[in-house]
Amino acid sequence: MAHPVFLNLIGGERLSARSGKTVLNLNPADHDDVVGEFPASGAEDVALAVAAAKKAFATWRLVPAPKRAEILYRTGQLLQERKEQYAHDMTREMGKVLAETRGDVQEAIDEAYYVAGEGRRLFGKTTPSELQNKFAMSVRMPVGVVGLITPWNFPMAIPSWKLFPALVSGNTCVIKPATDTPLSVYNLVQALVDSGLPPGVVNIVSGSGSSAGTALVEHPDVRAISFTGSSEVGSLVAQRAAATFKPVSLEMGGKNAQIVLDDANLDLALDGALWGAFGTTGQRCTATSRILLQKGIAEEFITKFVARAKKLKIGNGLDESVEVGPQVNASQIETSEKYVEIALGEGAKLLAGGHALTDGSYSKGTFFEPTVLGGVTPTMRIAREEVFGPVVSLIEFDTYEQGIEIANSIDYGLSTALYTKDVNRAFAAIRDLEAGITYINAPTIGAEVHLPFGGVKHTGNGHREGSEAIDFFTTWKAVYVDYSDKLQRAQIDNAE
Ligand code: UN1
Repeated sequence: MAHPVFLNLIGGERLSARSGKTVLNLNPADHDDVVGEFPASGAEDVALAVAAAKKAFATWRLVPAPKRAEILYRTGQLLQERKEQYAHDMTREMGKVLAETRGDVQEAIDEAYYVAGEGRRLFGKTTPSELQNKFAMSVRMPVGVVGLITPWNFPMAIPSWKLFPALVSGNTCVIKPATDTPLSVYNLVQALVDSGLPPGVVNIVSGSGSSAGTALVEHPDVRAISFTGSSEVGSLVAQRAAATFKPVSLEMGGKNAQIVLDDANLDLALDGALWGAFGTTGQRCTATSRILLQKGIAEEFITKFVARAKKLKIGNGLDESVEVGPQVNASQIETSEKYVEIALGEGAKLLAGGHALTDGSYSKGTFFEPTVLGGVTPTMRIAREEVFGPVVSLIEFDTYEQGIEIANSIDYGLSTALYTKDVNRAFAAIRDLEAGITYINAPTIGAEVHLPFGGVKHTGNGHREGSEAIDFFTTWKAVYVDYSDKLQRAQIDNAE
């Protein structure tokens, strides 16, 4: 069957890449299933999109924020109506199971309704002036044209975290979706367009990070960049953006720990660890990649965890009985394989999985077994570096203090979880875990849209999405209105 061909969206028009080049988007569970053909854009296409966004900014910034927000509200409604179709498309292009792609679309719906409310807030501050008959306030202004570079693991939710706050704030956008999952961004933007978003306010340029992404980061008319992806690429984005002093919001890697104390509800901790490590096939920046076990429960936990990991059903995410879908592409499989090899070389023990699945129905996709590594020590590479696959390390410790120390002993700091019934330890851990997110008696994955999202150390560069995204997509203007009808000199005329 002929596959659909998608074009860039620039100034309301559908355009192919100027070079004419395209890339195929394949289902990672079945490479015979071609999801679509997308433009392989370059600098010329980015330049057109930025020019269209710049033109649209002149009028979009003047649309009252509550009106901008109404478009987002309608978008939420349309996403709700189209949820099943968009989830299905997403499973085909990204691989994660339908229950999870429905969750991904739901996260975009939640974000639409949450940010729509922001249209009637966007609060600034008023403050007294030091002079008589003078009024002082601060107001939020849009930044201008913003560039958004989004990942493949949350193909609709993460684009919505960036697009919606950028739009309600009055910015216009050029978005470059991940090469593996452009369709979900097309679907999201289609819902915006069908809700009345004017042409040029959001422009899509599909293509690789090295061509389209770099051009967007370097374009002088792009005023800010919001990026989610690996720490390696994030560092390049920040360095390139520095040349034109662009603010950059980076959301990057994790090496998230779930700590299980001796007094924990063990079944609950097992459920959490299984979901945190193997949900989304381990391909979340919040995924549990280290399970830190206090000695008293370690043996029992490991036996039960390994047995359950081995039983997980792996397959095509469109099959509702499947629990773990494929990895997104062959290069991710190579990374998982490489890290299993590194771990075994360092002395870790393979307790479950460890291999790509290539036989029978798996032969057409990129599947990797849920993998459990035991006997891991905190200094091994497998305990410190992000894998972004279904590979989890088990590390044992004696005291609560050691558990916290191991959790903190890495370069990343996104999500952490502690399982305990001791409320004192829970609050101490909330204080002491070096991470942007801490869960008590819940897994490391599952952040909600109306709380700050982001991390410390190499996970981010200090910005937060979710509840704080507006801070990145607006710039402050200080306003003074002097109604004294005379020259009043600050710091001089009011001095004793
Ligand atoms: C990510 O993996 O980049 O908290 C985002 C979670 C999801 C978002 C993950 N709501 O696991």
